[in-house]
Amino acid sequence: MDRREKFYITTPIYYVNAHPHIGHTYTTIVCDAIARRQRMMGMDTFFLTGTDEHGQKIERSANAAGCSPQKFVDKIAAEFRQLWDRMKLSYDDFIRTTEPRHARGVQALFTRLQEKGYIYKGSYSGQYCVFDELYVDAAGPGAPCPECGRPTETVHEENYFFKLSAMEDRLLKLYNEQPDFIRPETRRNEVMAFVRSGLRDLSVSRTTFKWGIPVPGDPKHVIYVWLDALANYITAIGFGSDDPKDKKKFEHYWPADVHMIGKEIVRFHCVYWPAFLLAAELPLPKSIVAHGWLLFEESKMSKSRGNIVRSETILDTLGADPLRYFLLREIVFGSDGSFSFDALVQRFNADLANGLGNLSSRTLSMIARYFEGEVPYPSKEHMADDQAIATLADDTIEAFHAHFEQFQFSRALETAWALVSAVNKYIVENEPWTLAEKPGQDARARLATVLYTSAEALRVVTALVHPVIPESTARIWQQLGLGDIGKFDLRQLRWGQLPIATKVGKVEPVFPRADNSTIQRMQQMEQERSTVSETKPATAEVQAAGTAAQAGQPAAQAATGSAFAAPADISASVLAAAEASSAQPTVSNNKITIDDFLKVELRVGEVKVAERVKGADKLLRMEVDIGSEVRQIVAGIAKAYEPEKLIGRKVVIVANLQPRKLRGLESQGMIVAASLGDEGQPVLAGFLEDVPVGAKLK
Ligand code: ME8
Repeated sequence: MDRREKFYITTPIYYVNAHPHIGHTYTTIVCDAIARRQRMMGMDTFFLTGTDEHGQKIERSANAAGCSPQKFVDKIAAEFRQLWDRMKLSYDDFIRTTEPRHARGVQALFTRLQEKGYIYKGSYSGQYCVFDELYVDAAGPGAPCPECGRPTETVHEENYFFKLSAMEDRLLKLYNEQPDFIRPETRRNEVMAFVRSGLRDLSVSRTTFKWGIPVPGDPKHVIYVWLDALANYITAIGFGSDDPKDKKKFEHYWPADVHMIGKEIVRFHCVYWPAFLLAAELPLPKSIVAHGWLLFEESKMSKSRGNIVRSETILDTLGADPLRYFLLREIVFGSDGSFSFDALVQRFNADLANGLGNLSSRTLSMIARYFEGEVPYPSKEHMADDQAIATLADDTIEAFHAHFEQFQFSRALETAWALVSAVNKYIVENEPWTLAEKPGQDARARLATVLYTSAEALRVVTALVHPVIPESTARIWQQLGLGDIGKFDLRQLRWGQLPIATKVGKVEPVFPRADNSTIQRMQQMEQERSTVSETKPATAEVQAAGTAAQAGQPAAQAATGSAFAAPADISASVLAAAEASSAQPTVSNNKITIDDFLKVELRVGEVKVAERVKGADKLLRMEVDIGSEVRQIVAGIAKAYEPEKLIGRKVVIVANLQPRKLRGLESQGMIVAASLGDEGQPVLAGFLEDVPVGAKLK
């Protein structure tokens, strides 16, 4: 085993009921940048990521998709892994909770908790949110989940319980004694308030579905998916294995130094996880660090809101480094931050193409042109501005490290780019191109100093930001003639180490400028992707059902009442179906309560504008007056209705659906229609009597 100091960092393991999007990429990139920097600082680093594949949500998703859970999870887990590989993320292991090594470890943990007296059998009667896989205590039937707002389901089950209530004092002591256990401070305060308000014992097994890890000795029960999932952090490094090599590995890497998570899963990580570990008498992670959400079009990017951006679109156009840079520079770590293609391209051009790219290409090409490609001797006589750059560079090294250590990536990068700007300004002010034209030794010596100073500053910045933009900095390092940046020891970085007479490599642009056409291309790629899935009737149907279900309507009824209908096409609709099914409210004997129905706001609307959507032969865009406002509604009824004939027609609108995008157009509600025959031909709902616009249906 490595004798160096170790550093162990983890991402959450991602659910496989949705394709990866840049929200998942964000967390994984942050961890990758931290892991790369730790390796450059000489640490024996272990970076873990993976997928969370059990639980009722996944089982339902697989059922909805008409395939076995295993086949279903294999497909999506592979997508995550392929994406991380394509982005060259430097993870050391990718754990899947369906692997035998994980099941073995989870069962070992469960047995240990039993042996220590923290597990007992009881029965749970209450609410459960399948989407968040969360028990919602002290709530009535159909109550919304406090996390996601979806209706909870009533569960009556015999369960194993974990004595969470016994852990209150020990948890509070932990938060008090280790202030860095939960970061940032705001999350720590929330968690402390939650624990102080009292903890109830936690059900840690389920009997009403099968897709999970059986409780040892009682296989009727499967282990609660969060106990299963959280344990990945130890099973991946050997917990539960009898192999001495695994045991050693576990002893070496555990406890984790950082569990990086999004803020919505703080409770599971900061309350349940340490409680399980304390009860099992295992060491606790050193720090749980929660970041904010990536927003797109002003709400949290997530599949269920239909507002995701795929990483692939950015990889296909700009590449991985610009995305990495943008996410770490633009988002103040810990807070929510918005993603937009415009902002991405703007940052790319300003900081990468014009900033670092320009510094690199002009410095290196002038060394090539004026000094036959060899880093020149700086003159002994420094001018004040040369010294200022040297001092700034040393200060930048210190500040960059300090900010990075505190997870202030944006400030760290801001500091590095202040040096880039200062050096670019220094070059402009010293006009090396004019010095090169001037005769005499003095001008030549000055030229050498200016280019040495610029190249050395370039080296410093390149080394510092390598963990953030690894591919492009590796190329700049090569062009500087310094070989493999992966071998550089970042702890040694100081001003003045660039060896004189280093032969620079072939100078090539690293960040070619992007323009408006890049933005358009990215937007088009995302629209095409959403059209592929969303104009396919099967997908549209289940997605409509999904959003309706969120509003309290059963998915099945919402789907048949929607304008979208068609038989399931597994490959296209797998995930949409998954989403819809995981959001189903309580339905016993196919009946819903009046309260469920009343959650759906149905209103009479009048179509004011109707037109075809370019490039989508099934879609119409309408503007519908619903009394209080005019809504834009996009519906798949173009094959059945001529747009002109709809104008002035009274229709029924589901008015309280989450808006969603179809072909880049926001649909602010759904139009109600019968769905006829195998083709699902839509027939709009209407009235024989005249009804006022805005009237409510109930
Ligand atoms: O919660 N902004 O999995 P998950 C920022 N399986 N980060 C985002 C994001 C967004 N819009 N969307 C997703 C689970 N993420 C559980 C975890 S761990 C033992 C089990 C990132 O697929 C962020 O890290 O819902 C968030 O916490 C995680 O993906 C949730 O992934």
